[in-house]
Amino acid sequence: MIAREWQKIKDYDDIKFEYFEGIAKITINRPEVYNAFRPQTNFEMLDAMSICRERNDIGVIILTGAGDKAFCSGGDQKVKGLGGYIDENGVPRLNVLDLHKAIRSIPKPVIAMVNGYAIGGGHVLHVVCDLTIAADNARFGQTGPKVGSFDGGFGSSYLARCVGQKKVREIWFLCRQYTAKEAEDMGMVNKVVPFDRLEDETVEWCQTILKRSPMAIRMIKRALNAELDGQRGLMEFAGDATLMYYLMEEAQEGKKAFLEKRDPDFQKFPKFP
Ligand code: S0N
Repeated sequence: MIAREWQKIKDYDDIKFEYFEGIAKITINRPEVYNAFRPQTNFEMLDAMSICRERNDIGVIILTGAGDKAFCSGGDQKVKGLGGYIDENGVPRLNVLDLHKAIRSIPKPVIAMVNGYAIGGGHVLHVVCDLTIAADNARFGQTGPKVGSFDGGFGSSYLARCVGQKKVREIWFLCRQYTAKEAEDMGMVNKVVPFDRLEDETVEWCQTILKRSPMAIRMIKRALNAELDGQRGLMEFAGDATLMYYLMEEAQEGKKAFLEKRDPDFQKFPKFP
């Protein structure tokens, strides 16, 4: 693996958050529980995602887990209580769902770099990401009906779009584990590489994406989401159409005319066929 000088962006307890040449890397750093998440982990990832969204020098985000055993093993069963995962104030939370929304919503590609187990809520996490690159030691699967949980959100509907209705029912009903190759064949993993190539391959994908038009990438992510995300997806797609309109002289004319207390002259703008 190429040695890269990842620079720390911000200190957290449960995650590492680093930067390298246009790429942000968020690493769930709880290897003692196979990178299971607790409410604090999700709050920290949400904060990091919000920084990724704001920073103009970040074009693509990698999500991964510390060590070679697990990407993420889902909700931390040790803090699971009535109504969700119990935070430090005793409040039950299901805040990984906010993270799912943030991954869908951020107008930049998010790549799951899967090292080891992507299980339960950890499996949903990679599914929600835009792309998945997996090491050959990766194992994929849902456990919900075995451990008393389920995700009827993106972990079901979007997974079904990736692997088909029959396969998604098998994955959820039987709670089996699948190899990286099986996951690739099913269409829920983009590429499988040897473990020691995982970061190099992922960074190469990021570098290729960074050469592409950020607005085109943004619009295509929005369009692909909109098809599944209903009114919320359309709202985000439409929001970016508005952003593009605001960048046009035609939109500027309306604002200028208002400020100059005159009628706008829209006739000079082309009416495309
Ligand atoms: C990953 C597995 C298969 C690995 O097995 P292996 O190799 O035998 O290792 P273990 O000895 O089992 O594990 C090593 C150490 O890690 C701890 N650990 C592993 N997973 C967890 C976990 N999820 N929580 C807490 N600890 C974990 C082990 O305990 C062990 O430590 P020690 O030695 O100290 O005991 C295997 O570990 C496994 O099957 N893990 C559990 C996977 C699982 O069932 N995860 C939870 C599934 N459910 C969810 O994720 C909830 C979904 C969800 O989040 C959600 C869905 C919809 C809406 C909202 C939500 C929400 O909750 O927010």
